[in-house]
Amino acid sequence: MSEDLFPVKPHIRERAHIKTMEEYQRLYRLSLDNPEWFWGEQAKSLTWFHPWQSVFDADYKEVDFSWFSGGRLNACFNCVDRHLPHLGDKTALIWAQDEPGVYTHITYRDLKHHVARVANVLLHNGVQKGDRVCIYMTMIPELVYTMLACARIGAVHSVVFGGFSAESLRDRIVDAHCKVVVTANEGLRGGKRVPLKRTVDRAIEGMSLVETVLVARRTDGDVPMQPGRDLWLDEETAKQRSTCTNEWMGAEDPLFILYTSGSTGKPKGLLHTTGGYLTYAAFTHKLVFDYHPDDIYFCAADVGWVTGHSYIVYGPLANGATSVIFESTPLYPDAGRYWQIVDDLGVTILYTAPTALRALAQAGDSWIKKYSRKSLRILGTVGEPINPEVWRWYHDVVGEGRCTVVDTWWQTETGGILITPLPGVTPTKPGSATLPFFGVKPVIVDPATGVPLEGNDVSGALCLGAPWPGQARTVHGDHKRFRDTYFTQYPGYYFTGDGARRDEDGYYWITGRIDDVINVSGHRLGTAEVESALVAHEAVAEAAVVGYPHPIKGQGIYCYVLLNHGYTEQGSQQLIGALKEQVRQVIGAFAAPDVIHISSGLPKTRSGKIMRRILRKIASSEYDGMGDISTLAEPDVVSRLIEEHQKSQ
Ligand code: 6R9
Repeated sequence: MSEDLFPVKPHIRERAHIKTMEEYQRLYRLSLDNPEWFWGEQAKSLTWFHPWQSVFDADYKEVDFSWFSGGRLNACFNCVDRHLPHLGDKTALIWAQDEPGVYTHITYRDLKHHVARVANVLLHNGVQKGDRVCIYMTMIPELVYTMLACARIGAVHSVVFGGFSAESLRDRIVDAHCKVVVTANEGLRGGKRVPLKRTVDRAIEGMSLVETVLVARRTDGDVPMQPGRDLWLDEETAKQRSTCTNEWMGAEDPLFILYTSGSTGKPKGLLHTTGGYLTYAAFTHKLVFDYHPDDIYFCAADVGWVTGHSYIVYGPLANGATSVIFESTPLYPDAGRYWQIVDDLGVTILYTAPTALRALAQAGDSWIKKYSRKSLRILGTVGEPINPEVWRWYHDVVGEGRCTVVDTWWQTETGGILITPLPGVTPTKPGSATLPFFGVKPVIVDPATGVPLEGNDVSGALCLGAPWPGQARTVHGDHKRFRDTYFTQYPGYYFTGDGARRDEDGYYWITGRIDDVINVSGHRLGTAEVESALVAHEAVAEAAVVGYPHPIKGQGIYCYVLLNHGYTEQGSQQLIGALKEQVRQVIGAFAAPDVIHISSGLPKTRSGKIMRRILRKIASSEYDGMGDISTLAEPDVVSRLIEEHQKSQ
């Protein structure tokens, strides 16, 4: 349908870095035919202390990729110091505080001083090159200072989203073997206090591994400080000088670890390295958002997720941009919050998630109309498939038809955006992430046969057929898991875990996860993680968790629970409340189940495998087309589950 194709807007094309489809196609071909030349050119936009010897090297058998090896650089130097001669007085960060209308501007020069002081504090506390530092904070400037301080001295940061529970935090601290944790006394989010330090205390109770806890002061809230272990960050930075030498890191030295969920219960710490990651983050940030030096760039994600790493911190700062860090939520104090920030700061590029857009669309257009939004030019989205009607709303209402919507598909593992429109190049279709970025080779594989599907109008498992500099190198401490998870299912390809369709024009439509991962408000959650949290409750014998369509969250969390003998309170509200609380406690509030279905059985094959396909259908109120259920050990269970589900609706 022609009305479904939104042509490139002439005023956007005019100032774009790349202006025509022909130019995109020419460069795209070059990027695949001669990746070494292509990425070598892009890496030159960074400042290197020592040039690389080879652009790319791979041991495909071992799944070991390196980019720019032999080269030396420092990510912090590239994001901060190198801008000082010409951009010292430019604002690097604008901290939009929880309270509306309160902003702090931090110039590149100030950023350098803050970062150097924190780096000196880390050094003073024994942090050495290669050591891991856990950062557990909400969105305050100290979070960015600490990440960059780690990068400066060659320490590896592991940022844990401030919404994770003590137990989740503990697992991540132990897995990455962090000797230092950096946190704040309390966070502030949506007018509420987040007990960060208390959670850290619980996470590391009785643990000798963590030697130092540095505590930023965000509120006036008092917290217990353990002598010999806990230090106030402001008191420590006050003792330090504002200069600190950069470590010359190897291009393949680790930059950070970031945990994400997979199909098994244990989160994986994806490891990203320095040269390739930074090249990719900076280059994608510049082209996908068509970034120019006078832009005010606002990515509303949390730095606890990969989007914040690549597109609040590393990409924008490597490009010398002004990047907004947003402490609050899109609905605090009301649904006008984003647009107030846009008008107050003159935001030109906004990057957010479909879940936020759905909540804002539901609140009504009057919140938007209250603000002019005239500065906006590019509207980005990421995290989950965007419903075409929400895409249209973003384009028509928020952007008044003037702005380009870029639906960007990527993952924690990919380091940066892989499938996306380019503002000056790509006609867009609502709901489609459109075309691959440079160097990216999407392959759609038939999930049954593992055979790549050629041509257009095909759908299947989304794989990637060529390496790119931003990709994660390993799972921290478990390279076998990295290989097994991503490179064995479809030999020769990286398997994304997503399903996708390539339409008649060669455009990609991501259909969502096809593994046991659900996407709740743009947060990845392994169903196995929720299951183990539930089973840890004394009342629960067995649990099976699936996603179902949810109007705001994208997917809701639906838990089928079998109770132990003696817990016969089927449907007891108290027990259901307790089970929801259990998951909050074990994983974090964002993982709280939407539905607990106390059930009398689960559909299992004779070999005991739960048929989740059936559970997904029932949770979504789709009772037809269950497929062949004759292989079930107990075929009756299906009709019982349907009955229970219908009763509860
Ligand atoms: C960046 C990020 C990755 C998963 C990914 C996919 C989903 C992300 C999307 C999208 C459709 C988009 N996803 N962007 N699905 N369209 N534009 O979100 O990383 O937290 O690792 O999640 O999110 O399912 O596999 P991460």
